[in-house]
Parts: sequence; C-alpha cells; structure tokens
Amino acid sequence: MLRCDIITIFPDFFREVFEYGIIRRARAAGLVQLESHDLRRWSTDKHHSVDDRPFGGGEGMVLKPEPIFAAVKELTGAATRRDFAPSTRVVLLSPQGRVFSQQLAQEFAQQASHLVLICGRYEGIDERVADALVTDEISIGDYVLSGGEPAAVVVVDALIRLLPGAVGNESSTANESFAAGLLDCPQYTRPPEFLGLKVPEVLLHGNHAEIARWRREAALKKTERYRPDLLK
Ligand code: 9D3
Repeated sequence: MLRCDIITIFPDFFREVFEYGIIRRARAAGLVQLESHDLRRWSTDKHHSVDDRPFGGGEGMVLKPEPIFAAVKELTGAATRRDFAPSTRVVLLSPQGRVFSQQLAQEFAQQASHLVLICGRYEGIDERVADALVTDEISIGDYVLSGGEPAAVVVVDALIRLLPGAVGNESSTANESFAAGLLDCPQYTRPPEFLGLKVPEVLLHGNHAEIARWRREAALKKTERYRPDLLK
C-alpha cells in the first residue's frame, strides 16, 4: 500500500479529481491511500497565516517554513530529511524543480511507500523547505501554472497507474509509448469511411505482418513530426 499525502492551501481542489478511472479503482482496491491536507491546519498564529513578506523586499508573499515543517513532521514522524525512512519521499512541486518524467514516476512507484507532496503557491516557498525537508523538487514542464496543485495531480496519476495491479494488463504499462521511445501509432475503429475520411486500407485486412510494418512506420512519422527529440 502506497500512502500519498498532499499538503496544499486548496485541499478541496483534489476532492473529485482522484475519483475517476484507474485512480478510483486503485484506491478502492487498497493499492494507494490518498489524502489532501489543508496547510492552515498547521499554522499557529491567530490569523492562520501560512505566508509572509519576502526578506530583502519584492512583490508578493512567500510560504512560511513553520507550518510546512510541522505538517511534514506530523505526516512522516521525522522533523527533517535526515530522519526520513528511505522509502519516504517528500516532493516539492515548483517551477524550479527537475522536470518530471516516466523514469521518475517508475522510481517512485518502485521505491516509495510514503509520498508527501507539497504544493507551492504565491511567489514561492521559503527555501529552507527545499534545503532541509524536501527529497525531490519537481516541475512538470516549462509553462507557468498558478500553483503546484495541478502538478501534484499529474505526478499522482502517472505514479498510481504503475503500481502493480492498478492497470488491468500488467504488460500494457511496460509497453507504453515513452517506455518504447516512440509515440503511439494512429488507431481507427468503425466505420471504415466517415465524412469521406477513410481508414488506411491495410488495417481493414488481416495481414498482420503488413499491419505491424504500417504501424511502426506511422509511429515513426508521428514521432518525427511532433517529438523529434525522442528519436535522438
Ligand atoms: C518561475 C516563475 N516565478 C517567477 C517569479 C513565479 C511563479 C510562477 C508559478 C511562482 C510559482 C508558480 C506556481 N507554479 C508552481 O507552483 C508549479 C509549476 C509550474 O508553474 N510549472 C510547471 N510545474 C510546476 S510544479 C509547481
């Protein structure tokens, strides 16, 4: 059983998103326990503040260290990174992180028993969180989100489907496009002609060798067009 705790100022953001498809089934089957936690629960001042003005001046607010350290301590039992169990990963979702990948999803799925995801907001997070608490600082790509919450959903989704038993056919996760280094080939279903658009003739007959050749070619063409970086 993988335990996955999300620390956020918008816990309701996650209410429905984990209630569909593979994630819902994985939860119901007891493969993963998912919970989102309101960071304000660990704020100690009377205004329940979780942020403050940046030292040195500048725009916006910075998430304070104390509530985040307190949250991670309660959830993991350890005050800093030094004392985490090796199977505990504390992930900070931030634009400054290394870019998430299928390889990292696989590493988490294989090695982690407890994942704590910290969602950033505002202009940033006090860097002592990254220095002393976080085991992995992760971005999901080079575009600007308003916070770490959508990124946490992406990481959790990619990871859960890799847990043994989460996806019906075990070999289908190993076979996936990124694992193979190519994009998927185009797929078609009935009807063979729709709005004058035809399904490639070769797929309509049962020549499996020819179909396999066509699919490899088509996957290569798609990859060359959209993701030439994968071919290098
Ligand atoms: C690097 C941009 N920052 C310059 C002042 C501002 C900023 C932009 C967006 C600070 C925080 C955010 C919120 N984004 C995330 O928390 C985030 C994110 C993202 O924006 N893109 C890709 N992956 C991620 S993971 C978390």
